[in-house]
Amino acid sequence: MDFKKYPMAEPYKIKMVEPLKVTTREFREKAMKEAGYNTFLLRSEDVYIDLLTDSGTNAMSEDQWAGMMLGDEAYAGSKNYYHLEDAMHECFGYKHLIPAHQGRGAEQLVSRTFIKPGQYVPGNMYFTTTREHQELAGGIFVDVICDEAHDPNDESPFKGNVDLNKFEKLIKEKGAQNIAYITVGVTVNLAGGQPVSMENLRAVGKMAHENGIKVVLDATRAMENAYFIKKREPGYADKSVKEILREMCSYTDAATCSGKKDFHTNIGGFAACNDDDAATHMRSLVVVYEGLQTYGGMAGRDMEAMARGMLEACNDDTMRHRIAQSEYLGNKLIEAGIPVVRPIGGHGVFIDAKAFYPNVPQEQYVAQALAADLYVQSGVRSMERGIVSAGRDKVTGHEHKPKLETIRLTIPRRVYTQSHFDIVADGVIELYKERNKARGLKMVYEPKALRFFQARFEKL
Ligand code: PLI
Repeated sequence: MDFKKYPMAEPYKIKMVEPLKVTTREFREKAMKEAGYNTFLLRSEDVYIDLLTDSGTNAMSEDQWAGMMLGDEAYAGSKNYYHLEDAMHECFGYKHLIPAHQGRGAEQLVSRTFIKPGQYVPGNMYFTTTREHQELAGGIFVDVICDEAHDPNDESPFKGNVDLNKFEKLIKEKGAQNIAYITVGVTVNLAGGQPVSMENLRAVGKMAHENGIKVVLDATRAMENAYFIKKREPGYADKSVKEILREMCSYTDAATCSGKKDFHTNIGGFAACNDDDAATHMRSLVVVYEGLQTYGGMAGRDMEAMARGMLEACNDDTMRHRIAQSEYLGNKLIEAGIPVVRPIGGHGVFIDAKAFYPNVPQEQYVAQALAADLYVQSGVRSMERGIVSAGRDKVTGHEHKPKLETIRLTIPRRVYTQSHFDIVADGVIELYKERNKARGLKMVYEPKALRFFQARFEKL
């Protein structure tokens, strides 16, 4: 079989299905209004195609489900923890594993271990929960991603790269001792699922280590990043995803990871590191905030599913299919002239809301309005990734105004088929035809932390 001809061919067949509800436009108008024009507040059973997130929404394999039956639910020393530790060693290669209930649990452990109040924490674009935990630990986030990442039309293959000049300037200006660590997200979620090159990771590691600064990998979608390196970076075409991933991790000192993405599991996460003292410190925190150091908030069965899912994700075919689905949807939209972030990223397609609705200003939450309209139009749920997600500056209270104002059509792994993507594309294209009718929103309820999850809006 030549998969070059059929990149999206499924490397699996379907054994169990979940029915979907088709609703009317009137029904969806009412549901969206009741949900305060926030797609997070919709009931999932009222959604036809759910592209809110790829987090915990993936289809597990028969091997993972079989593993769920082998959960060792002992409070301490569960055998599933040791399986997870073995899988982490095999795929990522860090010395110590600290399990957590999900990615943000791990972020808390790492932030509280490595950040002293007042220290700077550079990163290749922010992620919502990551920055929140860094700030809660007293850190000051500084964006050091390359400029290309902020331009939706720039076609560079590695738009997740750290700008080494920005990183160097920060070190010179603030002093290395005032930098807690640098976070490198692979892929970069809010830039559109854009990857980081091996060359860049190597150079970041060198610059950081020469200055005594640690590198923390956000490994949440690291297998996807490894696949992009295989496809796009000279010298890696013949290496496996697993080999590439191990090399990526070798330039870093620690990692946080949400197990709910690449590993196809519904819950779970971990922190990992090579330093013995840091591991001891994280283990002293995990027992307070997550659970014992051999379960970290996960059931034994969830650890087993995650261990098995991790090994499955380190598979070139799994990743070929995964990335091909995002590209299929993205290319359909590009062909129809829809403004999307390019190149198409790993975990979904990001629509440039400012270009889609040029009449609605960013201050009227244009991407939030677009996500709400898309649901009403076609029953497809997407997520705002713009000014609402960016929140407010903790010191000035002003809203962050990100250059990228997008909605994300996120693709759960192994869940939807080609015809679902055709429907999504048609829905977006139909809505684009009506773009002159678009209206903005005003926020009527704003939570203090991570406001995008629970904020409520009204139509202007
Ligand atoms: O949702 P968590 O707590 O398991 O993971 C937090 C998290 C950390 N890093 C990155 C890059 C993420 O994408 C991430 C979670 N992402 C979500 C929920 C998403 O919808 O993208």
